[in-house]
Amino acid sequence: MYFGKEKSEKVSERVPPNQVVTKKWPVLHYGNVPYYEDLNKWDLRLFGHVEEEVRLTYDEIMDLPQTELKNDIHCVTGWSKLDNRWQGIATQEILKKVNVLPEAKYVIIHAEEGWTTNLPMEDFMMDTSMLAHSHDGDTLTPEHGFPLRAVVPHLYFWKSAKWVRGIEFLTDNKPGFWERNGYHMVGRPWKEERFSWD
Ligand SMILES: Nc1nc2c(c(=O)[nH]1)N[C@H]1C(S)=C(S)[C@@H](COP(=O)(O)O)O[C@H]1N2
Ligand SMILES: [Mo]
Repeated sequence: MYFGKEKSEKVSERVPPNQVVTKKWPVLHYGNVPYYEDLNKWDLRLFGHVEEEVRLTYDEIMDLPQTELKNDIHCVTGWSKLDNRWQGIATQEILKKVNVLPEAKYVIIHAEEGWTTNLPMEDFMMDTSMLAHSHDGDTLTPEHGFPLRAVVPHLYFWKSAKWVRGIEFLTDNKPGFWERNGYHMVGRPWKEERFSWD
């Protein structure tokens, strides 16, 4: 007899290999948490292989079409957190604000303090990828990425940069912070792409 939900909704089938589900939401990053006093000084720079560089203010970002996405997140250190609801802007909406040249195939997300992460353009552009300002209906706390963080749930969560300040478009792949330290250039949890030698 089968008492569970639909087979595809069984928790065990939502958790990639060698991950453990956590109910709490850990805070994990390298470096310092930025605290913003004045969001008028904040902007998001879209640059690199583009026709013309663009800077979006916080208000311009918040005026873009809003979306809510539900997903599971998987940190490479082994925890997964299921059923997150994020509110924010689809990366596809952000991309409408800039003319990216067709040769651009990779993205580097730039965060505060020079922290970076790289990913293929097609992963950044997926319709499940977003820039979030809220989680489960609450504005992100400084620790979790206020005012804006990337959420790219189909890749290990280190690609989901907190405190995003820029998106750089590249023709050639270039490693970000953890990637320079041996982490994977793509990082798909279901393939366990943790390190560059995996
Ligand atoms: N700017 C920045 N973003 C970052 C990191 C970081 O060190 N700096 N760490 C990443 C890692 S390894 C993880 S698991 C998630 C953790 O997000 P959380 O603290 O909201 O759980 O943020 C990612 N984004
Ligand atoms: Mo992580």
